[in-house]
Amino acid sequence: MSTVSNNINICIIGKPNSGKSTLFNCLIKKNISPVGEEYGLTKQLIRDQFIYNKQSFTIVDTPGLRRKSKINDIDEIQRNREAIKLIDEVDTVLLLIDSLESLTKQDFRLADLAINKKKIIFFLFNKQDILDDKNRFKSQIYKYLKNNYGQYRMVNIEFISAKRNQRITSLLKQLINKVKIKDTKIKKSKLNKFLNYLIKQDRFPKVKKIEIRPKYIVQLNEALPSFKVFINSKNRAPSIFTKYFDNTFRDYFNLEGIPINFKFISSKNPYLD
Ligand SMILES: Nc1nc2c(ncn2[C@@H]2O[C@H](COP(=O)(O)OP(=O)(O)OP(=O)(O)O)[C@@H](O)[C@H]2O)c(=O)[nH]1
Ligand SMILES: [Mg+2]
Repeated sequence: MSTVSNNINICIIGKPNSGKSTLFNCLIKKNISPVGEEYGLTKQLIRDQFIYNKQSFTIVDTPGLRRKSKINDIDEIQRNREAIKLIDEVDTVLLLIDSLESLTKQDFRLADLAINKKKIIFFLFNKQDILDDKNRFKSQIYKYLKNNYGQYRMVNIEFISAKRNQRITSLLKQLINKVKIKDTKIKKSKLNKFLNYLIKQDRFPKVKKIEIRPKYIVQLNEALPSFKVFINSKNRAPSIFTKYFDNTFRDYFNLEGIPINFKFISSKNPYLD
């Protein structure tokens, strides 16, 4: 028997009643976490493990997270803190969304938290089984996120039904794949090819009529894909440049939904070489 590779840690977060415990039970194939119509059913973190395709997972179900302004129960505040702290411990965050409800600021706040902590995040639109027109729903969601969510390229999106066990294996395959991609190293020659590609594109953002360009890129030996990007400016890399760079890099290397750590390094003397 081949050995089980490194364990993948995941947590399920999201608003009350979105189906977190249903998904948890579905993944572990046991009915451990109580499920029901009632909002705020899960009151504590529930952990378990499962194996899919020789890959072991640790998974944590969490109490539904509501906006702070809606909470006046001290226990709920404490539970919220615990769930959010949990994000530090995992590799991947599954953000569960009830497809019958609209995305709210709370969802984006949770997603931003995970992204800032450099975690792989999945937006899981759950309860697909009760939608009349799934394709229409999907295209609306893609369009909405593209237009309204600046971090769009950092997230993975899936449409599932936890209750009917629909697209759950496809989710797990994607998840394993993303964790794998996160661990791969990009060859120096490929990084140089990318620089040449940018030069050919000739769409470098300008600050005060001066084009900001990357001069070279090095990948660092860190757990997360981390790169030092040296730029031709003695000032801090402007966000117009960092966004442009991040987007084109992701597109070029197919790294959508993968956390990447770019360290932009300014030149002491940008006019040299
Ligand atoms: N139709 C449908 N119903 C679902 C699905 N997933 C969950 N539900 C239902 O949604 C309700 C809430 O499910 P839970 O799994 O308890 O939700 P939760 O997010 O854990 O809720 P809290 O613990 O209160 O935060 C239950 O009535 C589930 O049966 C789904 O994929 N399809
Ligand atoms: Mg629950």
